[in-house]
Amino acid sequence: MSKQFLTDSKALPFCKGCGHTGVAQNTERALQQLGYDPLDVIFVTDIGCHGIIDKNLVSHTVHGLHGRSVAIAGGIAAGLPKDSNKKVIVFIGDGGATIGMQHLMIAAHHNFSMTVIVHNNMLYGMTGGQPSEFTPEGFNTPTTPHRSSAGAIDICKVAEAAGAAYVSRIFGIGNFTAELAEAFSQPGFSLVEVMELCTSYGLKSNPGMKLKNLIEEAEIEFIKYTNETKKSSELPDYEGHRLSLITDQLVIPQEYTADSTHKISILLAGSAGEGTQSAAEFLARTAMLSGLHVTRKSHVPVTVGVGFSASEVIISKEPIYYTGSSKPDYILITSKDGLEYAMPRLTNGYKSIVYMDATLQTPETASEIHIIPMREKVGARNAALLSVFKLVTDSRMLSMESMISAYSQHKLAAKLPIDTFLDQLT
Ligand SMILES: Cc1ncc(C[n+]2csc(CCOP(=O)(O)OP(=O)(O)O)c2C)c(N)n1
Ligand code: SF4
Ligand SMILES: [Mg+2]
Repeated sequence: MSKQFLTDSKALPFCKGCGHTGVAQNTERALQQLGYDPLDVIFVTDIGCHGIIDKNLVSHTVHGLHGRSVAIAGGIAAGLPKDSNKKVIVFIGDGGATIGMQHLMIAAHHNFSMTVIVHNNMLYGMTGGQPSEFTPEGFNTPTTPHRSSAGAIDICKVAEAAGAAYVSRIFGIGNFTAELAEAFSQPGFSLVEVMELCTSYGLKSNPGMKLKNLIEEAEIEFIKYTNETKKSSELPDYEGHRLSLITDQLVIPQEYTADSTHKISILLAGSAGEGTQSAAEFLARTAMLSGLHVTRKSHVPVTVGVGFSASEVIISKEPIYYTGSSKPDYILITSKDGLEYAMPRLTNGYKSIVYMDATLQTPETASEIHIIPMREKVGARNAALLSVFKLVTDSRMLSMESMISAYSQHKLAAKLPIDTFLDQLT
C-alpha cells in the first residue's frame, strides 16, 4: 500500500521499536481505508516524541503547546461547518494528556468532532522517561526505579464520564487499523488510548518486560464505550454564537447642526445603578444627531454592580483617535463614588469646569466648581442625566432641539416627561 498521509521521503523519526511508529502506520492505513483525502485531515500534535511526526505528515498539521493540542483542535472543530467532511485528529502522549486533562474533559463534554489518540507509553519519553499520571503500578521509570505507584488514572473512564461519544483502549502492537478506523468514523468526540512502549526508557527501566504481561498485571482492560445519544443528536451547534463582546459601531444619521468646532472632553462620574452610563450615551447620541464624531469610554470596577461608574465622552468635528482624557474640559460628578473617582483629575492642576452635586464636599482644586442640587431635584437615579441637560444648555455645545430629540429615544422618555429636567435649567 503506497503512503498518502505519511511522506515516502523520510523515515519515521522514532527510536527502533518505539510504539509511536505503530500508531503512525495504523493511522495511515485507517484513513486510507475510510477514503480520506490527505488535505481533508487536520492533525494537531502535542509536545513529546509522538509530536515529531509532523514533518512526516502530508496533511494539515498544527503543533500545540504541551497538553494544549486538544484545546487547539477543539477550536478548529468548532470553526468547521456542521456538514464538513474534514477530520480533526489529535496526537497526544500520556504526558500531554496528564498536563492537559482538563482540555480533554471539556472537549469530550462539548462533544467536539475529533478523534484524540493518546499514545500511552506510560512515561514522559522526550524528557528522559519520568512517570506520568498514566504510569501503572509495577512499571519502573528512570526517576522511579523502584516505583511504588499510586496507580494510573484511567483516561477512558475520565473521557466517558465527561461525555465522550466514543472511547476505546487498545493494544498498540501489530495491526490495529480497524480499531482506529472505527474511532475515526464516529461523529462527535472520540478517544482511543493506545497502550504502547518507549523502547528506550520503558524497556531499559523494566528489562525483559512484555507489554501484554504488564497490562495484565496492572489489570488494565481493553474496553470500548459508545454513548449513542451523543453520537446521534448532540453535536454542538455554534452557529449564532457571538464571537465578541464588542458591540457594532453605532450609526445615527445627522438631523441637526452644532456650532462647536473644537474637541470637547467630558467626564461623567457617579455610582453604579445611578444612570451614569445611560446619561453618557444620551450625551453621545445628542452629539451624533448633530453630525459630530463621538467616543465613549466607560470605567467600572470589576464588581460592576457596586462602586463608581464613570464614562469619558469626547465630541469632535474631526475623527477621534484616542478615547480618553486626563484633562477633561468638563467633569460632571453626581455622587461620592464619582467624586473619589474624579479626584486625580480635580487635583492635577488643570482647570476643568466641574458640575458637582450639592451633597458633596468641595475639594481643593484649580477647577471651576458649580454646585447643583441634582440628587435633591430629580433623585439619585436621574442626577447624571440632569447634569448632561445642564452642561449642554449652559455651554451651548449642542442645540436644545437635538437634546430633545435624543431624549425622545431614551428609555426614560416613556416614564419621565422631559420637563422633569427642563424645569431645573432656569
Ligand atoms: C507545559 C510544559 N511542561 C513540560 C514540558 C517539557 N516536556 C517536553 S516533552 C515532555 C514529555 C512528553 O511526554 P509525553 O506527552 O508522554 O510524550 P512522549 O514523549 O512520551 O511521546 C515534557 C514534560 C513542556 N514542553 N511544556
Ligand atoms: S525516546 Fe521513547 S518515546 Fe521517544 S522516540 Fe524513543 S522510544 Fe519513542
Ligand atoms: Mg509518553
